[in-house]
Formats: sequence, C-alpha cells, structure tokens
Amino acid sequence: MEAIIQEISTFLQKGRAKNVKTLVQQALDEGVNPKEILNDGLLAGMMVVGEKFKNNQVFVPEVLVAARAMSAGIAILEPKLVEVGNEPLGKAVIGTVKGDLHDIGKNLVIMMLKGAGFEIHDIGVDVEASAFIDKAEEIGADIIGMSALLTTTMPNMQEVMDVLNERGLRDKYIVMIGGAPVNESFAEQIGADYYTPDAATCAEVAKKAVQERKKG
Ligand code: B1M
Repeated sequence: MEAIIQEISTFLQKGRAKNVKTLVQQALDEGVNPKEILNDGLLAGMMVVGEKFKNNQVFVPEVLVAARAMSAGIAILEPKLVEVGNEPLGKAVIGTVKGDLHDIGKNLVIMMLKGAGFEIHDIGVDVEASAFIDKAEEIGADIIGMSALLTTTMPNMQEVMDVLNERGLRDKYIVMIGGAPVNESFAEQIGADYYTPDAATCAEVAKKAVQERKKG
C-alpha cells in the first residue's frame, strides 16, 4: 500500500482533521485512486478506531475527533467520487433512525446516491419514524432510506415500517436499510425491500429498483 494512504489512516486515528485534509488532497494530486483513499485510508483508519473503542482502548472523545477527521477527508474526496448526471433519476429521503447519532455511513450513502443521479433529502440523525414518512409524502419520494449503527436502534426501523403500514402507504415507497448491525434477514423480518451492505451497492440497487418500478 502507498505510504500516503497509511499516513491518512494514521492521522485519522489520531483525529488530526487538518493533516487528513492535506494528505487526501496531496494523494489526489499524486493521482491515487479516490476509492483507494476512501477504503484503504479513511475507512481502514476508522475500523482501527472502532476496534480500539470496543476494547476500551479509546473513548468517545477520541472517536468523535476521528469521525470529524473522517468527514473532513470525505469532503475533499466527494467531487471525485460523485459525478452527478443531469436528469434526476428519482427522489430519496435518507436519515439515521431515532436514538442513533451516527451519520458518517449515511452521508456516504447520500454521496453515492447523488452520484447515481438521485435528488436527496437528508433528514439527519435521531429521526422519528413519522418524520421519514412525512418528508417522503411532502416531496413525493421514490425511496425511504434508513441507517442504524446500534443494535439498540435497529428496532426503530421496524417502527417506520409499522407507521407506513398504519397509514396505508407501505407499497408507495421503496424502503432500503443499512448500517453495520443490519443484515438481509433483518430486512426480511421487518418487511423492508432492500438491505445493502455499503454505499456503492446501495446506489446501484436504488437505481435498478427505481428504474424497474418506473417501467411498471
Ligand atoms: Co459509535 N458505536 N457509539 N460513535 N461508533 C459503534 C457503531 C460501535 C460498533 C463501536 C464498538 O463498540 N465497536 C458501537 C455499537 C455497538 C452495537 O450496538 N452493536 C458504538 C457505540 C456503543 C456507541 C455509543 C453508545 C458509545 C457511548 O456513548 N458509550 C454512542 C451512541 C450514540 C448514539 O448514536 N446515540 C456512540 C457514539 C459515537 C460517536 C458520536 C463518538 C461517533 C459517531 C460520529 C458520527 O457519526 N458523526 C461514533 C463512531 C464514529 C463509531 C464507529 C467507531 C465508526 C462508525 C463509522 O462511522 N464507520 C463504530 C465502530 C464501527 O463501525 N466499526 C461505532 C464508518 C462508516 C462509513 O461505516 O456507518 O457502517 P458505517 O456505514 C457503512 C455501511 O454500514 C453502509 O454504508 C456505509 C459505507 O459504505 N450503510 C448503509 C450505512 N447506512 C446505510 C444505509 C443504507 C445502505 C447502507 O441504506 C439506506
């Protein structure tokens, strides 16, 4: 692996946002593939932080500064990773479910969906079940996308499905879910249409799903 990628990962782990920003820009200038910078630099660094967090070797403040460094790096990469088309392919409402403040994965998903040509309405983190549906109704969305990073907040995805069913709106939307603790069988269990494991797959699947639905 290139030394600069390793350095990006190391500075991210230390929460040094300025260094991460500078190095990401430098790597791009040197012609390093943006996906490599994202996967082997930023995401790999965050995985190390996650492991240390799990083992009580670092704590919330350290994780928070690492997350800020990650976001700073992603902001530099965004224009390279996203090539937005002209025609909006569809509209999507995306948020992190109630009780959950993790937004890095959600923001990556948003970035990739924008790149695939979707108009995105980001409703943020810690979102009430009804807010997903109210926003989808307001803007005429095709997709409702939910992210959850905590095992304790996964059930709040079920709540969104329940409210959709109660309001008789279940079939109106393509429902997509994701996040580290979520999987295919959980999606089946709650009656969501798609689980996808990462942002790129989410964008691919979203594109296909909307195109199929528009064909009838
Ligand atoms: Co949190 N945290 N955290 N944390 N945190 C985890 C998730 C944890 C696994 C760490 C650990 O123990 N190893 C653990 C959860 C354990 C569990 O429930 N199983 C945990 C915990 C316990 C907590 C707190 C409870 C800690 C505490 O306060 N004691 C607390 C909860 C706060 C809350 O939400 N109410 C907390 C707080 C935080 C910070 C605020 C400090 C910070 C978040 C900052 C932020 O997001 N702005 C944070 C972070 C950074 C993490 C880790 C280290 C990294 C998460 C991350 O950003 N990963 C995380 C450990 C880990 O995941 N290894 C951890 C990078 C990101 C790109 O990946 O979000 O998985 P991810 O997104 C992926 C895919 O999942 C997918 O695409 C993305 C990439 O392509 N994806 C989707 C995501 N959403 C999708 C939606 C889709 C499709 C795909 O369709 C719509």
